[in-house]
Amino acid sequence: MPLKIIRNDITTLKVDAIVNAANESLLGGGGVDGCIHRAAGPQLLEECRTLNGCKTGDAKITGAYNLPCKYVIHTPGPIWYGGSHNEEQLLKSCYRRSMQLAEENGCESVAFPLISSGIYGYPKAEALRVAVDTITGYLAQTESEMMVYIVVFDKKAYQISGKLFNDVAQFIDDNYVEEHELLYPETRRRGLFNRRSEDVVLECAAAPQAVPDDTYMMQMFSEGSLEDAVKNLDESFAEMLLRKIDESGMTDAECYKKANIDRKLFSKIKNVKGYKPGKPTVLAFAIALELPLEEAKDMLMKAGFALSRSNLFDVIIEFFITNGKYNVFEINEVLFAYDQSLLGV
Ligand code: AR6
Repeated sequence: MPLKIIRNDITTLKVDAIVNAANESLLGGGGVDGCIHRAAGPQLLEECRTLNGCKTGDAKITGAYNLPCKYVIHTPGPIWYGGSHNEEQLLKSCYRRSMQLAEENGCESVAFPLISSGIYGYPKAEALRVAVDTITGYLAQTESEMMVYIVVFDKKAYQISGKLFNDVAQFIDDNYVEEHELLYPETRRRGLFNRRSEDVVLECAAAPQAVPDDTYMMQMFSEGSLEDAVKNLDESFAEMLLRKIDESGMTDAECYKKANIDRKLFSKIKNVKGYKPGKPTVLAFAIALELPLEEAKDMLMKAGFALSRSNLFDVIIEFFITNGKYNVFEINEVLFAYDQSLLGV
């Protein structure tokens, strides 16, 4: 059921359904509509002719012909007239109706372009926000385990904007320390690098203590048998995760959905002893559980990871945690804009 933002040409995706940002006639046009009709071949237009058009905010489904997917869901988005002409409600309705149609037709995966954000002029950052909010809202209330992709085609057109992005950029500027600075901090004194603050470098030097240190392990072994040492091992990542879910009052499903993790991966973590999830998965849970920074670091450590100021991904995550912003999908938008791995799957 998770949501993933990807950069691709939607006509190449091997998913069950792709969504077409159409117009009310459903008889083709420019933009993604033109690409889809060209790639599907003339039979798509023939089928579309039988549908008698479609209202803005509604959706209709057809076969996919020469496309690698099974279905095309056509939805005419609203034309942007400045935002006070019900554009947002209509755009939300496009996503909801398309999701419904995909679900009714048994689709397990569906890919959306950013509807209305091209020829119809909806500002891209807002169009993305509406897409993410509406799709995640839909996924949270359905039993279906659909995998949903938002396909962002044109990276140049996807401008980082708005207060959130400015705040993230500022935080990165203040805290991100590139590797070479850590290795050669003295070069900064010679003015070769202009990033700031000695204390950041000191914090970084202290950061990689993710793994229990050797002295601690030596003590454990010298004070008792190996058996005792094994018995005394700390709570594992999976144990901590399940405990935190219980403490949060969420159900397992509420938590993995909020973390953008699918049920299969969650049950692997829960049931396969010693299973090691990746760092974005661990962080997705830490965020879904709204853990403060120290606890998030503790959870990471249990899975063998750490947060470092010399890793851009980590700095972005730290920004969100320290600012108490725990929306995985909002974080993913920012990670996506910075070309970083996304949280969850
Ligand atoms: N794959 C993924 N996304 C794409 C692709 C592609 N191959 N091509 C474009 N996009 P638009 P609209 C992105 O203009 O704003 C048509 O004439 C593009 O960068 O296709 O809803 C229809 O017939 C943009 O972000 O659709 C309507 O008349 C997004 O898809 C009108 O355009 C949507 O841009 C609909 O306008």
